[in-house]
Amino acid sequence: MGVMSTVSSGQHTRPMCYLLLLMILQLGLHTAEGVWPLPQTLISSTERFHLSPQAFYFGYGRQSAAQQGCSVLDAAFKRYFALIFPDYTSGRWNLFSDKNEKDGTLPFNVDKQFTVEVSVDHNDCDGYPNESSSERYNLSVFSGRASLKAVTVWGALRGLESFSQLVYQDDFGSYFVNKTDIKDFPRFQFRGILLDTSRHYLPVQAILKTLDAMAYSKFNVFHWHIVDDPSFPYQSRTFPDLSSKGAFHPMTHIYTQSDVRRVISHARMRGIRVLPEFDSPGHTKSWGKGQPDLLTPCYKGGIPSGTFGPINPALPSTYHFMATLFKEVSVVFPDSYIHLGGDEVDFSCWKSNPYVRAFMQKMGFGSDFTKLEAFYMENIVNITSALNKTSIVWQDVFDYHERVSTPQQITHINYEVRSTYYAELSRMTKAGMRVVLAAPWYINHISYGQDWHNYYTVQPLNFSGTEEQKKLVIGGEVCMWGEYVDATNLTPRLWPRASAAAERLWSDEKQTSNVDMAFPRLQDFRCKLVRRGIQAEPLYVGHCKQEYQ
Ligand code: CP6
Repeated sequence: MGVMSTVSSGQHTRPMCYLLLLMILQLGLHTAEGVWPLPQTLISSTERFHLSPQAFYFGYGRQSAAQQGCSVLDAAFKRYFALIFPDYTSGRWNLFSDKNEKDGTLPFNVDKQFTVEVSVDHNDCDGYPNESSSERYNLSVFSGRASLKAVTVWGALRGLESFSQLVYQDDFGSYFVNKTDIKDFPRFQFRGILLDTSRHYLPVQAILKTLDAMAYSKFNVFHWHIVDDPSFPYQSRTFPDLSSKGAFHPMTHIYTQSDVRRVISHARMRGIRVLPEFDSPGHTKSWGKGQPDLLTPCYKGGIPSGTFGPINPALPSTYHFMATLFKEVSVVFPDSYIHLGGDEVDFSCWKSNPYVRAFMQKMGFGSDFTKLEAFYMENIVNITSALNKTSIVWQDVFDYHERVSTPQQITHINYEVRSTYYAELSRMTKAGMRVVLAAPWYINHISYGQDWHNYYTVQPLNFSGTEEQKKLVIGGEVCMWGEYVDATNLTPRLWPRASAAAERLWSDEKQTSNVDMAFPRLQDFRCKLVRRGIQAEPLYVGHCKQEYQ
């Protein structure tokens, strides 16, 4: 009162304006705008339908190629039921319904049925999602019924996610969904998250939880940077010493074959591909512990210094080992892509080694060590092509030697070029390379303030080039490098900031170009993540309607 009375009459309308704005925002949040990332087209009405968990069903359409028994969709129906009705599933529902019955104020016919009818064109229930899987879906919500149509089961999963985000509760805990019509498809085919399980071991549970959260933001590639310098947690069937000697702990800090199968299966059920990275020839210190003679001995004053550098590219045994390892990896990981790394190779150890230098002379490389790295990578690329896999390499490989790069291969644009990535995109697509953009999304970096703006405002196609060049940008990836991240801080560091990148990679750029418009939607989505048990950090000051943590 004291404050109001001191305000001049001209300003009296201000609080009213704020109130209206707030009301509009709140209305907005309770309608179909609550889908993150934003669908390509979405028409919604204020007409709302009550949903009762006792009378809510998922079913297969009569024309659907997949029917009951389809592993992916049967399991998704179970998961999404629990996500749509969290109070019902947690037992909290009894509190609401008891109260309503006692008061005699039950305003809805609880038995009115609602069915989500799912139809897909292809029965791909037993397969894996791949680079050309359609994720398109159409979702229409009517009275008593929703129709979800997709080409593949992977598209149906995206539609179920959108449907689950459309459902909301009123202040009394009743569930509603508004009349809505969505036609949706992703802007980019490759929308990835990189986790680094070498700098810190991430328990399988932490990976599975990340896959859950990825599906909520419609990410579709889990790039598993599984091994690196500090540790080798992958338990190889062919070379068990790699993890028994190279992991942080030989029993507790490893991924067994069955762990890997669990991760791949959990990902598949969510329409997520698992892209393994076995980074070499650099970043391989941990490999040396279990595989003698693999790494290059470094020399000092003409004698071996006792330290080791990158993988030794001068020995035939190296290529035999790599071929055997990749043969295993290509069977264990069903995806058609394998990431070969190739980044940040330190040449000083190769330079110090007289045998490596002699090899350079023999091969006619002179003293150009980029030629040696190119030679090594070319061999590894050939090994993986012989296994019918598409290779992905970090951009260093392209930089060192364009001749290593074949158009079948995909280049990953990394952080070193974060300020110049438009130029890099232009240059690489001009050479006919397909590219995945990672440079602007190194989310392991943190800073004070709303840094999600930086991830949101990236314009992946805003480089100079032809339409053909732009088609070569197959997508992007959020990287969570693990130097300062383990299972204690992974989730809040990833979410909801990675979701900002998810909208950039899924949605239409023109409809999602304004951070102020996105802010309340992302705040709302973050609350949904928290509600679903994902400890996503807050974006800024505020509160969630339902805060159960
Ligand atoms: N590990 C590997 C890393 C990084 C890269 N490769 C990295 C480089 C710079 C930053 C963050 C991570 N930790 N194998 C580069 C692709 Cl800022």
